[in-house]
Amino acid sequence: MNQVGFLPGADKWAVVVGGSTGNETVTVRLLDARSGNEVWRGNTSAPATWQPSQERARVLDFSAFSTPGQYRLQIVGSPDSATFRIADDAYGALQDASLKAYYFNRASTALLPAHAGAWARALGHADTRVLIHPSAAGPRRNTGDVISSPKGWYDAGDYNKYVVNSGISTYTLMAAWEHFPARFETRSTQIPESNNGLPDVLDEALWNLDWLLTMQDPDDGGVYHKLTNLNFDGTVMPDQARTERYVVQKTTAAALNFAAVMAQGSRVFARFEAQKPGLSARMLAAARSAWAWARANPTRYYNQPGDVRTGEYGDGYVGDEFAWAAAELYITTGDDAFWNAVQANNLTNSVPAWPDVKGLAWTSLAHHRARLTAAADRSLIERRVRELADRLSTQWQSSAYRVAMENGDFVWGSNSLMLNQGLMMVQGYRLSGEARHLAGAQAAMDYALGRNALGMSMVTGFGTRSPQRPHHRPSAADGVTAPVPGFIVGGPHSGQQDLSSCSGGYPSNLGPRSYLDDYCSYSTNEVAINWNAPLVYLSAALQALTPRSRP
Ligand code: G3I
Ligand code: 9MR
Repeated sequence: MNQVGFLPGADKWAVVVGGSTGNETVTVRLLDARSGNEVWRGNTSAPATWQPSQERARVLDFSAFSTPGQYRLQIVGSPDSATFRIADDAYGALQDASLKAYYFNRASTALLPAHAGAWARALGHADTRVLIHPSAAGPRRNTGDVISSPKGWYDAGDYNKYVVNSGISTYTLMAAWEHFPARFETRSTQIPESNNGLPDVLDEALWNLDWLLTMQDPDDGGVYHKLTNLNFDGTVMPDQARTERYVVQKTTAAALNFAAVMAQGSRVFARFEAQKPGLSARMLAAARSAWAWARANPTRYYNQPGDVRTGEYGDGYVGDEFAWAAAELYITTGDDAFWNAVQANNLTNSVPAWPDVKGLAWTSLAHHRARLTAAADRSLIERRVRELADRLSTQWQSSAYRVAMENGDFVWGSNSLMLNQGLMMVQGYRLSGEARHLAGAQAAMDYALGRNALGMSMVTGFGTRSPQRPHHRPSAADGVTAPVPGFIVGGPHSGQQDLSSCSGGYPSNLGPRSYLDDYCSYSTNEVAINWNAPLVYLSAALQALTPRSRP
């Protein structure tokens, strides 16, 4: 059961697992949480097996009930469900907290109690003295030269900063702003910049964009792949992690991620010329020079140097990155040459993830379709968005759990794959108005918040049962019992790559149940900037798009 709740007009589903092995349906009572009075009752479907978890599931659709309040579900012979809300602002706090998580992961700054509360901490990783790694030397910078590269977000539970992964993350935050500005215009997440005339979501994006700008080599336009230690830090607070840091290797993927978000940032910040004079133009120039570098160096794939052992974010195919950067440059500049570059590889659509970004290209093109030049093929753009949303909706509607997730989807970071399925169904809904696409996005949110095979919310600080021991160095080292709030963990995944550090082992080898709420489990219980971004996006989208009441 989604342990947080629903907007009144939303689709509302619950899953009942286990129970009788017969084929009968089950009666479920909806109770007012305070009085215990029954306010509605209904029957589940007959059971069906959900292949990924091997559970027999009966589903209950109680969408028809839409009165605001606090409720729980009851079945004879079972403990009641968690208490959840039906409310107009069901995801307001979640939107704010999932965005605030980025503030909590900022490098190069102290977090003050006024903004960070119990999770205040000292400055770590100033990154004003970063070395050029041998792999990053040239044309003018030499091995061992010092550059300044402050700000940005820590990638995840580790303290390194990776351009590729910060690309999709920053994009998704700015897309949430571009698509649903009213959801951000007046909200405050109590960050240091909250009163500077920019919406907090853009202040947060800018914390990373400012860092990204320092990752471009001014001598050739190339972009370093990452800023990192040679080895992962120990489990200590940022100010205690003081090993030497390096920029490593320029790559095509880094240059294209950089070009894409700088082109997007250029149009987003154009509206804020008064607050940030010159920023929009500077971003566009940076995007163009990174693009030119990538065109001249189209196959510089990341190749981890022997002395570097941190995250790789390696990707041996960058056709999708070329298309995405071209799409953002095309939208921002209106230059038809970029439209031709979008189409260069007969681009299909897919659920976005850090190594596969073609879905971001279609998402941006669809959103801006009214302002594209005549060169653009609008019907192709619509078709690409709709065919993916149709496929995902068919998946959730035919699933025994009523979610789009299938066997192969329980990868490292499965929760973000699921949220990005929701994000792509939102794009389908925005184009077609088909209610099933919005319901599919709601199902993804439900899964993240507890309607899953673990029976727990996957977001720290939200829901009755949520991760307590994420693989997040500050959460583990800060001496505060509660983890830093607002982070979605990676989620169940049968790879168990950390088995040697998780002595107790995993409870199951099945994808949806292979999860440990333990610091040891970086394959299932880490947090990451690319995983949180679709949570921010979906929270805002569901708030903005859910009809106020049921027809
Ligand atoms: O590329 C293959 C693909 O060809 C194959 O079909 C597929 C089948 O599983 O696997 C693909 O490779 C996967 C790769 O991600 C790309 O999706 C690997 O199996 C998988 O292990 C790998 O996981 C990545 C993990 O790092 C290990 O490299 C995660 O996506 C990525 O989110 C995670 O990122 C780490 C950073 O390195 C360091 N910072 C923390 C962050 C989060 O855990
Ligand atoms: O903390 C690291 C995490 O961010 C990565 O996702 C993960 C996989 O690359 O590695 C973690 O670091 C572990 C390292 O790989 C092996 N020794 C234990 C580290 C966790 O404390």
